[in-house]
Amino acid sequence: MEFKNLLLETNDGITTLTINRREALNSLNSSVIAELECAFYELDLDETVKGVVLTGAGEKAFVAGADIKEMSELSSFEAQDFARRGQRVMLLINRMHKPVIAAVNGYALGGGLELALACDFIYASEKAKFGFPEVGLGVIPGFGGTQNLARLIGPNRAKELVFSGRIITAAKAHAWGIVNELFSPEELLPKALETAREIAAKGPLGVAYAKDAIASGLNMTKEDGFRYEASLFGVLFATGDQREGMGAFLEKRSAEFKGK
Ligand code: DAK
Repeated sequence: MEFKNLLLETNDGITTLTINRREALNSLNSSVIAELECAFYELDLDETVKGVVLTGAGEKAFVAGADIKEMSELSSFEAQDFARRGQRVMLLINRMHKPVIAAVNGYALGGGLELALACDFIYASEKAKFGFPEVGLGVIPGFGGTQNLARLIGPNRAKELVFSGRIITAAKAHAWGIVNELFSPEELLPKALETAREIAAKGPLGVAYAKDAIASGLNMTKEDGFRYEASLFGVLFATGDQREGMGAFLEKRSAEFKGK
């Protein structure tokens, strides 16, 4: 599919997906959301793609939230459709078997922060800024933000950020555990791609099942999570990747995984 608001570039099995709507700080209108849904659907199916780095065009913003101009004019029916589509994008990222790293290069506000939180983890530029301004607009985060943030950093810090609508620095987001690592603006994308390539060299089924075990386990009791982990562990022993990985170790060579 041809995209109007997204740039996709794939090298060595890693796709850099750039939201490219600079004139509105890459904010999410219904057309960006629809394109993201198509893009993630296709990336999940594409066997040549081993991982995705999601970022924003330009130096100012990752994504400055939902498009307030468009949102302010939505009818109730359109708002419901917008919400459903946005939530589908977040779920696609959560459920896809490939790792998705958010490279936050500037403002990640509202729906933009929710998009970053839906990714597997966040790397950020030292100049990035994070926040949930929704309560100042008379609403609340609606793409899973309250849930993902509270699970990530705990309810008290999540409440402070969401209730105040305050915009925090990258350093604070890092200290609070929203961001895994900070880089200079120039280093951000190369470092995210380096990590994506490092992960892509591992067994893809192992990575996929680990992603599933961690995400699913968060919604289970610890005992059920242990049981689920054990069943996924067992399933991997029916795969070529497990034989290849362990065989390569014993033969003192690099593994060549096929994801089968
Ligand atoms: N929407 C539309 N346009 C935006 C925008 C946004 N979110 N953010 C920036 N822009 C536009 C500005 O209007 C401006 O356009 P022109 O005036 O030049 O035409 C251009 O981008 C440059 O922005 P500024 O001139 O404002 O740049 P500054 O450096 O002065 O300020 C800023 C940067 C990021 C602090 C500021 O632009 C700002 O406060 N932006 C809005 C941040 C924000 O409140 N974001 C929305 C959060 S609410 C839902 C689920 C989720 C959501 C909604 C519903 N459902 C389940 C239904 C999500 C809601 C949100 O994300």
